[in-house]
Amino acid sequence: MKILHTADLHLGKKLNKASRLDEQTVLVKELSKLADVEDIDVILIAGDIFDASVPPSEAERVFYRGMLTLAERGRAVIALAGNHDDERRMCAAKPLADLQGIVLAGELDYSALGGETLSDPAPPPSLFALSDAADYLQKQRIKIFGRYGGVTIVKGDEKCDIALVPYPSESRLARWYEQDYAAEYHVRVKQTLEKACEFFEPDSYKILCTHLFLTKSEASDALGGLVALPLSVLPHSPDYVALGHVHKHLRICKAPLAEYSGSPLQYAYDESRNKSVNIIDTVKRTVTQTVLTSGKKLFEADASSADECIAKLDERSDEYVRIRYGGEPLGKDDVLRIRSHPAFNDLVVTATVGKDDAVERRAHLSDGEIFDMYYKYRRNSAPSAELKSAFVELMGVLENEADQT
Ligand SMILES: [Mn+2]
Repeated sequence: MKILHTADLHLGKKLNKASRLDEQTVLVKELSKLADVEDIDVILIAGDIFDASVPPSEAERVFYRGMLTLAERGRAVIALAGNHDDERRMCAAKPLADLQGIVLAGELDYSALGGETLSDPAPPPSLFALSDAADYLQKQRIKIFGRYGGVTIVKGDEKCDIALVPYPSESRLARWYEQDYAAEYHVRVKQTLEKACEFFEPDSYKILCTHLFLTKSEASDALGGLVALPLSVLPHSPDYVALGHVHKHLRICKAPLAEYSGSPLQYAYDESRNKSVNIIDTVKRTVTQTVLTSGKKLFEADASSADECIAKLDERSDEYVRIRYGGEPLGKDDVLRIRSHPAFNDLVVTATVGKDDAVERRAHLSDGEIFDMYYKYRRNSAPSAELKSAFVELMGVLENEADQT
């Protein structure tokens, strides 16, 4: 059996103001084509399907269309809820998804899945078109059985057990089963992962798929709002741990073999430009990377004049460019010219020549007035009285502290 592992699609995510939905649509086609070429049986998406807990409807359309595209030729598709996903919303279409061999994974108990629908599918009511019939027949190539903790996928005499643990937030843990709150969070996560893997059978290839921020170092900061968890939370039984959350490809642990596939598109300027998916061959017991080519790349360029900005944008006309500007203040026309360039995505002023003058001009203004100006510049509206007073208060605290040191 061959399994394609990806994660962190972040459907609906914008880069500054730019929508990435077109690129995400192309990406899904690339994945589907790759699955054809590589003869993939299961596509496993390890969380952060959407970027927001309430995604825009356009992103949901890309998701539903995309899941169907990935499920072509009877492939099983598993979409796991990450920390960005609202699992109940993501799984709302579960009754329809089940019929297509698409597992929407937002809980711990999948035992209601399968049975009459997937392991022994009834012909779809719309079995009039030839393509429906072909799809129906091909679907039987793979059987999916829901279990407590995940799913078992059967293809001929090959068997693969996949434990599915959505990002285990405190609230999800509490919903899944009774927690012993005397135990620390990471201990409860470890127990949950172990519990999910309990259905593993000795003759199966065993995969644990989850969405976590794992780290090798003792004192690591949180990433993307997730606390760092030690590698010791991983159970030893899986042959492979398919992870989501970290956007670059990373082999985080050798025993058990645990890897982040990385996101399939570049979503941040400080993120790797090289994107790939992992392909697991359960018979050869190998895990390999295949490079992806969809989507635009992100690039940061330094410039110190309007003409240099345009020149840098011209060099990367098919990418997203963020300009780090350090020069004379730009005129209105220059700003317009730069902003309307197709490659333009963002402008950050790092240091402006003549900045000291500006500081001097602002010297007579109060903190509140400066905040008003800043807010107007960023949001084009006035801040709420509450926000403004919180800012002024904070500045007061900071100035006090500065006075004391
Ligand atoms: Mn995440």
